[in-house]
Amino acid sequence: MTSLDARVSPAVTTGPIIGSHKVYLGDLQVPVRRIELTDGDHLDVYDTSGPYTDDSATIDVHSGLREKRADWIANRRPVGGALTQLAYARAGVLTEEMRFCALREGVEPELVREEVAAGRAVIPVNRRHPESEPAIIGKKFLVKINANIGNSAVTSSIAEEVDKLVWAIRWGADTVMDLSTGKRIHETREWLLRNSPVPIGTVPIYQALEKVDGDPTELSWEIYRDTVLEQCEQGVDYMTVHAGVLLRYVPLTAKRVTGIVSRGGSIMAAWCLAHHRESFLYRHFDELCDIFRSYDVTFSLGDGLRPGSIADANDAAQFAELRTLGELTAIARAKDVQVMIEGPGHVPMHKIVENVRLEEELCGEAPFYTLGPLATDIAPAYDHITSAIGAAMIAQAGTAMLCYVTPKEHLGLPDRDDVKTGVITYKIAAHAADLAKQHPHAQQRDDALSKARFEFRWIDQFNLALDPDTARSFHDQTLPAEPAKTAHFCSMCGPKFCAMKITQDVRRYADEHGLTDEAAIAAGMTEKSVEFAARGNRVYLPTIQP
Ligand code: IRN
Ligand code: FE2
Repeated sequence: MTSLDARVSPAVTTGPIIGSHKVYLGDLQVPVRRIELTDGDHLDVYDTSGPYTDDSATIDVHSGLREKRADWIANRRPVGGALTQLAYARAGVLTEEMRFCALREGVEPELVREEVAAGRAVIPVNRRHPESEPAIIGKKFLVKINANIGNSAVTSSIAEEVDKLVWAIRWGADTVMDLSTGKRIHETREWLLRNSPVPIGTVPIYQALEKVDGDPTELSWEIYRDTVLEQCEQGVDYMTVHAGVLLRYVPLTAKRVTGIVSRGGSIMAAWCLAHHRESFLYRHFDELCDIFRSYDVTFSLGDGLRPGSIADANDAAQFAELRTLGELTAIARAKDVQVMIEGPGHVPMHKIVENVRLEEELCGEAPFYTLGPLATDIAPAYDHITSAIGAAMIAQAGTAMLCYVTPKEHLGLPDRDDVKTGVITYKIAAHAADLAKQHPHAQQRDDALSKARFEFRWIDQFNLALDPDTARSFHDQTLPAEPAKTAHFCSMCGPKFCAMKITQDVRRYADEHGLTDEAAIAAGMTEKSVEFAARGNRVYLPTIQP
């Protein structure tokens, strides 16, 4: 391990999320977050937060996390010359990583192996990132979310980025991409990798561009290749490669409303035009596969020509690139290299499903990984919401991983609060899709929370929430007193108009009077109307907070 710079002192959030603690299951020590309920039950939920939320773990960001996978990796022999999860899956070998993912998802290990072997799922695990806890990305599994972090030339330090990583995984980011473009890119990444229990992704062309002082025309295959090797050595698990931006596609973007909005896409387009040559990424793709293969780095084939506005959705440039990504997928797979495909962007709702259909058809069902998409362009400052609408829809249609969008999208670099908002927003989109796809265990948490809500177990309702802290604080803003935590009402409807309390009264009344629910309602209504009339037919209106 490269030593980490002693001058950097990241302060990261540690300690369990309120109402839960960390438990490890089975011989592979699969982490779950156990939420303890006041009725004596508990619920284990998928957990990405690493040892940071484990009270019994000692965290020292200067020495990095324990190398959980070190033995698994060391004891492995190549099959057909390759050490990738794809090679093993195809050879019928169940790796520890596959078993780990299966336990995490609550599915059969064989399903994991089959999906990886078919290229329908990927497990991004660079052999040089032994600190990672494997996760599987594929349409048959829980929908994953990625959080982008990384400094820019303008703001933020290494310490802030490490803190953002820990913060993002605390709230449920399944992978984190380091999109640093400013100073100390190498060191920032080293800190992130050594302290990350989740797969780390990058876009190597960003660092390559720094090496040529920001002039895309000065880029070359050699500079790019060396950058990729440097990042592979550090342990980056997956990399965005915009190899589908071909010279002949660039004119297709000329009449677009928003042209090329992908950073990587615009860099490659500039290079192709300046040299009037085919992209070096495309020409050297074979060599790139050989490098990825030796580390088991997963391709995330970039959508350099994704639409950046509703007007440009599903246009010729976007789909021409997608076709090329399909061609590249076949080349990578032939070399046992894992592949996922990046997708849009900005797409109105009626054009979303077509994106998944075409991606599956053209790219051999490689896992789709989309950036939203934003379902409308008209709400800067709320683009976590505009994009979560598209994200939920595209995930239901089969997208395997969603790249989050924060409220700062199009406006600035996200801070810590934006990271949390983006992650929680995307957990909602991903989970909504898991429910719609009827993932075997997805509904357990909804049921547990609904039951707690109906039974006025407020503490359980908070603790089962994606964001227990905010749920509790909203409740406490109006009813801070301790007895309110078991009260059969909240300040929304007040004590008299709580529908759930009334339903419970109806049920009790039915029990006591030996009636069906309907008969009880009819009987109860008559009583209530008498009471209501006796109070002068006045409706009680709760005070509404502005
Ligand atoms: C995801 C899907 N489409 C794009 N993304 C993410 O956008 C990608 O994974 C990376 O985090 C970022 C790359 O942006 P550019 O370079 O394409 O703008
Ligand atoms: Fe955009």
